[in-house]
Amino acid sequence: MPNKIPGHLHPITQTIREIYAVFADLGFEIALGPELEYERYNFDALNIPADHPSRDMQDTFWLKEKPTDAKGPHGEPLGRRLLATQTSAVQIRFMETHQPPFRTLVPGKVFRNEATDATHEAQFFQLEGLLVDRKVSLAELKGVLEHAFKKLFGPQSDIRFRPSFFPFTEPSVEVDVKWQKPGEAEPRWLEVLGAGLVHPSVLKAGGIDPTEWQGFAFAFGVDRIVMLKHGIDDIRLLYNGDLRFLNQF
Ligand code: YSA
Repeated sequence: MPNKIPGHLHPITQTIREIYAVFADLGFEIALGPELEYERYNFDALNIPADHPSRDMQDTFWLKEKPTDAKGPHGEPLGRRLLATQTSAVQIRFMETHQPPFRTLVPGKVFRNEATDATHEAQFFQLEGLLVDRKVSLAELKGVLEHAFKKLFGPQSDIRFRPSFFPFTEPSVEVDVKWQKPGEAEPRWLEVLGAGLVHPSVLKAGGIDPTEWQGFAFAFGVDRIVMLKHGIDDIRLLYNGDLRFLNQF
């Protein structure tokens, strides 16, 4: 029997497009980066030097190869290659090739060498936003994110901002959304996004004068947004290719 069910976009792609529509209205334009990334963009230029404990925040798949002697546009050594652990790597690539002010949105598949469970995969999607302008505040970042979450989850969406730490932002925050996990009596918080004001050292590494320009940046964990939107209780369902699951979207 031929399969009569028409093809459709994967729920992750649908959600990336939905988030993009929210930010397109705010003037953000799409940029892309590679999945195979250099140490400089993924770590060093983001204020995460080699041997710094903050590298442990993201367990990394390194390529087994001799160090490359590849150089950036201004002769900076790009270092070893790895599977990108975060879309934040594209921040520096974008800054190196664009003059501020700008607003960009970067969808990407990222990889971490970690055990999987219901909310963690070793491969997942992020959607990064970066805005650089002359005067940028944490209040503005909060306003933009609140607007986005209202658009995505409706006006009654239950979210909270928590102080956090990323080496490439100061101050840093994380956003949680109230999650009623199917089968559980009480709702719990699910972390869905990291964000902050771009650290001056990061602007400098991207060739932007931090005395003139400021920025905010954020990254949605797209898979978790999909889970919340559709009441999915296990992230691994998004990747096992089961058509009985996928054909519901
Ligand atoms: C922070 C500041 C910025 O200026 C810009 C971006 C960021 C985010 C930072 N680059 C980062 O990757 N933070 S994170 O490790 O906490 O991941 C961001 C989001 O990705 C998390 O909130 C979560 O929703 C999702 N995530 C993280 N590990 C995951 C995962 N989703 C599925 N599986 C995993 N293993």
